[in-house]
Amino acid sequence: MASLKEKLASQIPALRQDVRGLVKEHGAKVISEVTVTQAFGGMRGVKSLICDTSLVEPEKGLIIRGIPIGELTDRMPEEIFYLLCTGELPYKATLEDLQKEFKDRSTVPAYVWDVLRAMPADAHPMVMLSTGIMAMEGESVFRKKYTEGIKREEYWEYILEDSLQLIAKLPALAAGVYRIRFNKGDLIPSDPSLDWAGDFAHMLGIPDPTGEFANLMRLYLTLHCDHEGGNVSAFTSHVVASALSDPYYAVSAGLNGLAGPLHGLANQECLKFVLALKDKYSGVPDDEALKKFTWDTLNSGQVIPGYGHAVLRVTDPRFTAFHAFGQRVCPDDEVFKIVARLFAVVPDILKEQGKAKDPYPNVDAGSGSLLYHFGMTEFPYYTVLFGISRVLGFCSQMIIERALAIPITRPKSVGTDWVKNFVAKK
Ligand code: HAX
Repeated sequence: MASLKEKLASQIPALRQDVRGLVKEHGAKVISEVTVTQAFGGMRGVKSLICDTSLVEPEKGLIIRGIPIGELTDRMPEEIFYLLCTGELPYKATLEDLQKEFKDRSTVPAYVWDVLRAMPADAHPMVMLSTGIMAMEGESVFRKKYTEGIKREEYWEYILEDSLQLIAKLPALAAGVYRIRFNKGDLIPSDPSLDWAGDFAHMLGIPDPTGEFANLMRLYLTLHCDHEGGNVSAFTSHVVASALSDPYYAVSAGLNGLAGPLHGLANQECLKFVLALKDKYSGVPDDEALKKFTWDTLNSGQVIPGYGHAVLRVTDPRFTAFHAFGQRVCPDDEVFKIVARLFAVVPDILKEQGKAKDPYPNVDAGSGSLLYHFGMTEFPYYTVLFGISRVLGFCSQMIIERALAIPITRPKSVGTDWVKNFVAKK
């Protein structure tokens, strides 16, 4: 059975030929135009990036290599990484081989713990995760090989090696961030018999007599893996990697983008919103109270966290998957019930308000309530979970981009005066 590296090595020549052929034959064809609104509006909808790992369809949600995310909810994150990289789900033996590759590389260097323990007691867990990754930059095989001098065709091999190293260390690193930042006691050693997400759940140290918390981690780390190329974190990671900064730099940069409240931090904001409701009404409010609270939030100029999306125009299938998990595992949990009731009332309110193009819940609307149910109540940590998963996407995109020798990103910018003159001439 071919390893991930052997599989990629067998696919890459044809992929390169495909792309070279496309560019040679159709290089001058126009695939997108840019309006003034788009130039001033975060480039929404401008097709100017290539991403082969996944696609977000406004009416369908995330599709990974042709498979809707809703059909992948029983898969493990390791399988998803293989799928993102190769377009195929791994056979059992290939999966085991990949899991072994991760196990062999999973030890976090001791100096990382010194760095994390030296950080301010109130450092945000995302800062600690990002710093932990940056601290390991000296381990980069890509940087070492690049400095020694390698051919462009070989770049992807060392990007893959760095990616395997980094992904392998994430469970221990992120669990360590949790235990250090929230004073949970000693670090818990890895259990080599467990899968990537199961071992992560184990190292967090959250009591899990039913095994459902580990299942939630598997689901969580699968659902957040990738969201095509233009979202803030993937795009940032892509831009940094295009300068041939190694994966440690590029992944850390992507995570820094994920840490923003309009992106990955929204899951922390969502739970705050739900808990504020629970506090105010001492339990699950009725629909009238929920509507009032939602309107009051909107009228005070704030967004409803967990609702809306830059691309999606339907209920996010990742929200649906979390919702189904909650209904199965904790239907009577008060926090989960509030999330479920909000789902019933918020879309209509956002439609009535008429601003948000997408009035439906996104992935962040429900995940926090499930974590809270299992006793992970430290919501500043939630974006770290998102981040661990999203690294699978950053890395798979990077491996393919280096294999295709995608050059440094450098779009053209123009000034406001340039736009004024341009439209005046038209
Ligand atoms: N509540 C209130 N107003 C909202 C809204 C919401 N949930 N979503 C969008 N709007 C408003 C926007 O603020 C904007 O208002 P202005 O015209 O006054 O500026 C208007 O509706 C149009 O925005 P849009 O085009 O529909 O949305 P954008 O593409 O600009 O932004 C966001 C997409 C996700 C950032 C936005 O919907 C939002 O702020 N949602 C709440 C935060 C959130 O849940 N973020 C997580 C998104 C998922 C993700 O990426 N996770 O990482």
